[in-house]
Amino acid sequence: MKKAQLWDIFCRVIDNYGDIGVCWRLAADLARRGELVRLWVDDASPLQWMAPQPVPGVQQFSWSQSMLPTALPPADILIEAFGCEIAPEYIQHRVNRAGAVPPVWLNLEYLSAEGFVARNHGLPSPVMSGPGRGLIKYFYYPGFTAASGGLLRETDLAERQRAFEREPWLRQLGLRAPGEQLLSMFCYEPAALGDLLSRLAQGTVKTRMLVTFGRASAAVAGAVADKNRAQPDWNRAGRLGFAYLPALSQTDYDHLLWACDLNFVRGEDSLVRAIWAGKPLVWEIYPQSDGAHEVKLQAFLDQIEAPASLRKFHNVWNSASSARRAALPMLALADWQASVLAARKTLLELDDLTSQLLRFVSKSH
Ligand code: TRH
Repeated sequence: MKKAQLWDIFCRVIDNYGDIGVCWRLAADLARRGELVRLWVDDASPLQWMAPQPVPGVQQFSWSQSMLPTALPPADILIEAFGCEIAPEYIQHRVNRAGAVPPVWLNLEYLSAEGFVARNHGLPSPVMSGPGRGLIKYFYYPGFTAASGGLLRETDLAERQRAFEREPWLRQLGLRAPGEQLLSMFCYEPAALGDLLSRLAQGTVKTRMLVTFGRASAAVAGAVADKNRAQPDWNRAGRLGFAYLPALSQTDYDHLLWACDLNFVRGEDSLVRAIWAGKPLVWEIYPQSDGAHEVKLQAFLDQIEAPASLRKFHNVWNSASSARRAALPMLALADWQASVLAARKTLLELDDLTSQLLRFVSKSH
């Protein structure tokens, strides 16, 4: 049997949950495939709700521990997630370990469908200064094509999805709504949120919006309060209902995406999970001050060959200003789902990120 390799994954939580969400998923996926993982994180608090069950093979450490000389065995592979820069003290300690072979050192990058991913994936970058001088760091880019590092997808995902029973899952959350369409809402503060509420309240089918905790709940509750003030009868027929959810584990967040008829997601990790769910999706991309997110969004829409109605919807959903914003187009769920399912089918033919990463590492040793 192949000996388990030891991985050190470093993660800094900047804001929101994408960074730690991806690092945890990767750590757990590696461990389930027989590897040993130490996850070094500066704020482990989101893991209490995101990953309440420990996974054998994954150990958590605080970032500050990585700055102390440690008696722990040296890792074979170092992953610096999203350019977080491993503490020099750790590197110093690692290179000084007598008899230890140099580690494979990877910088795990953000997910994108842009062309630079294929050009940069796997490139080596010699470390020119600091205690790691002389080592090589490799850039590892997740992505949507065979020329990228792939997407995280656990080996048992399809089986779990097939075995999922929607009604009992909804019932245990107190959500039983026959005849209603279900929509999950994970968002920042989209300017078009109020318009979406009006659109759904005027719809021909009843909708229940399942609102995720935190920023999304605050944004929806705020938009509802604004509408109640400005136009008290906006939802007179009661066609739109709400359920405000607690923080779910990653496993239950997947269940939520599988249970709904339409998923609004944000950040790259929920986007990928929504693709695997195979339901119509709308992505609110994390906005960057230089506008780089707009190019990234269009690249994704190109990647999934989004129909015109889905492109238009995304452009309005992601536009920051309510003054310049066009009206939200109609929801065209059947067309949107067809494009997600086609993209998903193509992506399922590619190797998942963890399988590719294991191969990459074995070639780089
Ligand atoms: O939290 P995010 O908005 O993270 C973002 C992005 O990663 C973005 O790239 C980054 O630059 C920015 O933060 C700072 O969205 P994302 O990536 O979808 O991550 C959310 C994680 O939270 C994902 O792993 C799913 C998980 N989750 C749960 O486990 N339970 C829940 O109830 C919810 C709503 C989410």
